[in-house]
Amino acid sequence: MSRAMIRTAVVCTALLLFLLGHVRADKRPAPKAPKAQCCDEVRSLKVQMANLTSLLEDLAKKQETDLMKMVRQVMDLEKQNQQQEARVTEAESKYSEIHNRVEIMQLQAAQAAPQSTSDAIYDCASLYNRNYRISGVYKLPKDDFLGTPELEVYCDMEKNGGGWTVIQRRRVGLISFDRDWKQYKNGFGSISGDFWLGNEHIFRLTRQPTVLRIELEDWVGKVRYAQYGFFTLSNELNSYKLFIDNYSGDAGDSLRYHNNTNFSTKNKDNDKCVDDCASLRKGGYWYNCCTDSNLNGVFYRYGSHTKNSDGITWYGWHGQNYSLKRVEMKIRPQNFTP
Ligand SMILES: *[C@@H]1O[C@H](CO)[C@@H](O)[C@H](O)[C@H]1NC(C)=O
Ligand SMILES: *[C@@H]1O[C@H](CO)[C@@H](O)[C@H](O)[C@H]1NC(C)=O
Ligand SMILES: *[C@@H]1O[C@H](CO)[C@@H](O)[C@H](O)[C@H]1NC(C)=O
Ligand SMILES: *[C@@H]1O[C@H](CO)[C@@H](O)[C@H](O)[C@H]1NC(C)=O
Ligand SMILES: *[C@@H]1O[C@H](CO)[C@@H](O)[C@H](O)[C@H]1NC(C)=O
Ligand SMILES: [Ca+2]
Repeated sequence: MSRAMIRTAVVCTALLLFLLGHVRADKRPAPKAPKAQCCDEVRSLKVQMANLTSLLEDLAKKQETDLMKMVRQVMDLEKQNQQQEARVTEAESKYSEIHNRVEIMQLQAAQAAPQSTSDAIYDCASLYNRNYRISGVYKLPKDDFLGTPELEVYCDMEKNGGGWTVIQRRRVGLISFDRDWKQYKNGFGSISGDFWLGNEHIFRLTRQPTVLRIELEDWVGKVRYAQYGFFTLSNELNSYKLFIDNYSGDAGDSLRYHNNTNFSTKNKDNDKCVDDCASLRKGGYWYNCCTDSNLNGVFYRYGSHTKNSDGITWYGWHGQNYSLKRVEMKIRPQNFTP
């Protein structure tokens, strides 16, 4: 649009200068030309000007319709893109289902051949058992046998007996958790800061019986926890549905309400609610409806931490509108012995 306008302006200015120059040039060498001749010339120039102006208007109109055509084409392309992306997502989830079946078969095969599993490094607990006792970032090796990629994890090797693989953390508050399905699937954020490890990784890590421990801190420095003796996710085809059992702790059982629900993100409303909780609460989570807990909500700093219902909430401790200062979710195999 602006380019067409500039071009029009330039052409217009050039024409005006040309015409003005024409009038002056005619006038100067013959200053005593008869008045009638002069006026005729001016009149004819005026007509020409009018003609040129209408020409320019036509040109502008044509350019405008060209632009409209282009906009329409771009919109069509975008639509095609979206359709393609939907197809890719569908193909991906089909692929991951097939992949899962193969993996489960491989896992069963691996369990039948104990020498290959006892050596394997699955998680932070395996590292702990190999005498890694310092908390920090570790790389879980790629496993050709299971077809799992190399994965960077944060291992808590010191607190609550160690051997914990951290799957989520909120502490700094700079990274947005208002992300889409793909980002929640693959993980996002910074492994030593705030992050979501990724539903696909959490799903893999919880195929062996797993314990989940949620640690919470409020804005006066008090700390509480909720532990689930059993925690697992189903695969992507089943929307990473949550299963928890055997609560213990002092923070309250505020995940129970979301037991047996699919994961939802702002672009996939899988909740059991008329509302779209992931959009309303600004984070992906296993929403039943939008209450009780959301550990992936907005990080509100001190002062605004009690005024919003879309914060990092755990109803059982501070109610619906209190946004916590720090959260950590970590997992460990049930059979782990420190
Ligand atoms: C405008 O100019 C074109 C080409 O010089 C001419 O054919 C046409 O008759 C003119 N129209 C008017 C209204 O002067
Ligand atoms: C919950 O704990 C009970 C008692 O220890 C145990 O029998 C049960 O298997 C546990 N549930 C799960 C799903 O692990
Ligand atoms: C949960 O996900 C599964 C498969 O992705 C789907 O069949 C089911 O309808 C979903 N449940 C809800 C409540 O959205
Ligand atoms: C979650 O649902 C399962 C059934 O799918 C049930 O066995 C389990 O006890 C439930 N957990 C809690 C904490 O209610
Ligand atoms: C929580 O905040 C919402 C607005 O975000 C408000 O409507 C509601 O009354 C508040 N609830 C409590 C218990 O303070
Ligand atoms: Ca809904």
